Amino acid sequence: MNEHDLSSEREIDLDAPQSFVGLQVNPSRKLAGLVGLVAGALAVTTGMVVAALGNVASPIDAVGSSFIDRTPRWLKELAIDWFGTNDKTALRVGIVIVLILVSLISGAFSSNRPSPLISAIVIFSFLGALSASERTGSTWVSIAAPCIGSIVGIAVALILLWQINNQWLLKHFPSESQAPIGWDRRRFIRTASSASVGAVVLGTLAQNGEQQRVDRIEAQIPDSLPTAIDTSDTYEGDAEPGELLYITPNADFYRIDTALSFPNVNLDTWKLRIHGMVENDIELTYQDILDMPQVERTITICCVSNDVGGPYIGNAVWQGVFLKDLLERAGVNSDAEQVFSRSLDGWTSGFPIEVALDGRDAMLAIGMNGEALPLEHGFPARLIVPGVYGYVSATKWIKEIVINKWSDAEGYWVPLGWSRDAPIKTQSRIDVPRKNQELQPGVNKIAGVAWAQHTGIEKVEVRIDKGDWNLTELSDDLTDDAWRLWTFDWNATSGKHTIQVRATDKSGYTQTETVTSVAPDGATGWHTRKVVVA
Ligand SMILES: Nc1nc2c(c(=O)[nH]1)N[C@H]1C(S)=C(S)[C@@H](COP(=O)(O)O)O[C@H]1N2
Ligand SMILES: [Mo]
Repeated sequence: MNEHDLSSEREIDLDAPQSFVGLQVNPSRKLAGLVGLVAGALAVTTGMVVAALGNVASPIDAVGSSFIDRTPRWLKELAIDWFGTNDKTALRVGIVIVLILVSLISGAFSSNRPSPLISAIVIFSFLGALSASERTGSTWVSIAAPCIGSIVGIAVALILLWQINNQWLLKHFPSESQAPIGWDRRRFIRTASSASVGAVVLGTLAQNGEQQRVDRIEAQIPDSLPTAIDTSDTYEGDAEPGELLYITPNADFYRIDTALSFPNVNLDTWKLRIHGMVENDIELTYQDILDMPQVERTITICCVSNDVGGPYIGNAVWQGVFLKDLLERAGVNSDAEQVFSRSLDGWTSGFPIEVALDGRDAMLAIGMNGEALPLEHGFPARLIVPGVYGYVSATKWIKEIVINKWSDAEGYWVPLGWSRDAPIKTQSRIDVPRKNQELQPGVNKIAGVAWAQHTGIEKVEVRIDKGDWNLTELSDDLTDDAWRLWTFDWNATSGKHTIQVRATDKSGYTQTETVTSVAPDGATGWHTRKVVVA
């Protein structure tokens, strides 16, 4: 943009007294846009610092969470498709981009009167406060944070706008002594840069505050758990080709949840409450759970958003207590229908009561692969239910279990278009050869995993270039609740090939070739991988 363009953007308020117009250097919209940006940044970072001081989620995360709460099925699918487990970062970046655009544009329209920018700040802080007010775990600070942010933002906006153009002030408050007419470039730059530095400092402080909050939660995670007295068989297979692992290490375990920031966990006050259609309400402290005889089970959990061949599945050794033992203590009414549970951050899930009582190893887990449950995976405690998808069962950061009827409550994702009943679909995946792995002619190992939790895997077959199906070799049949590894020796010839896999579970069902998307209750189809042999 050259000088000429700039001058054409200048607006002269014809209502204003001529003498002012004469003296005034009319501000460009660009300058006012910059004011919007600085004021907006200060408003947001002030809100973040207040939230951090109050030990609550930042206004941005509150807005983000409220957005997630309204995510329709197609949008969730799209987000996971595009961003995978980076969907949280993508959402935050999206919010920041919107804020930047709104600040810039409303600022640009405020060169002659401050109302567009001020309205934008008021509207967005109101959105922040509204979002905070609907979030579980919010306190009055959550609502005050965006409000205080907006006051600071508006103050800075007025000062800066006045510095670039005091005409509107003079118009509304005419006074001969009104200090300098037109704009003082140096003074503006000084104020604007101090405000920008302020925003950066506040943003950093807020970030540190959030990190300290997470550190304080994690400091409560015990270094070790009591030894389990009832353990499952451990896998003793050889190292598999392509470093395929039977147990997924905690650090590599997929993480899927709606929590933009971890809920506050305070072990001193945390209790798991079991109530609803039961004889006795139960309240368990973390110590109460530690004091119960510990069991360990190897269970594979899977996300409904896992596409055919996708990564949102993991197998871990979970430690804790059986859910059926807890429910037995509580005494479930015979007409109960649903095991509904709620997390510290208000997320909910529900699955049929039969699933909890049919003898399967549904657990209240406090440990994962020999460690106390990591915060990302639900510290202090979560549910792990073999045979149903995570979204209807695997509540992390759990705070209560309510035994009720289907008509009493719906789990989080159900009103958003996902099925109420969500048994795991029998599936298999090719892991080796890895994507883009170079293959030589001759015998190559093909390998992967297959799962049908609580039904069990009977056989896994592969075929090359749509030829005959070949039986693969399976890892030991340790439990029906976890995946099995499969391997196949493939005598490969040079050229391009297509590998396909399908599993048959112990009910006799063989995976359908029909491809369906993950919504509303899990994907179907055969995993297919194209490879090139040198
Ligand atoms: N509190 C809470 N628990 C939750 C969720 C959530 O959003 N919030 N997501 C569920 C879903 S959809 C899945 S697939 C599993 C994933 O567990 P993981 O992150 O430990 O792998 O957690 C479940 N538990
Ligand atoms: Mo999920």
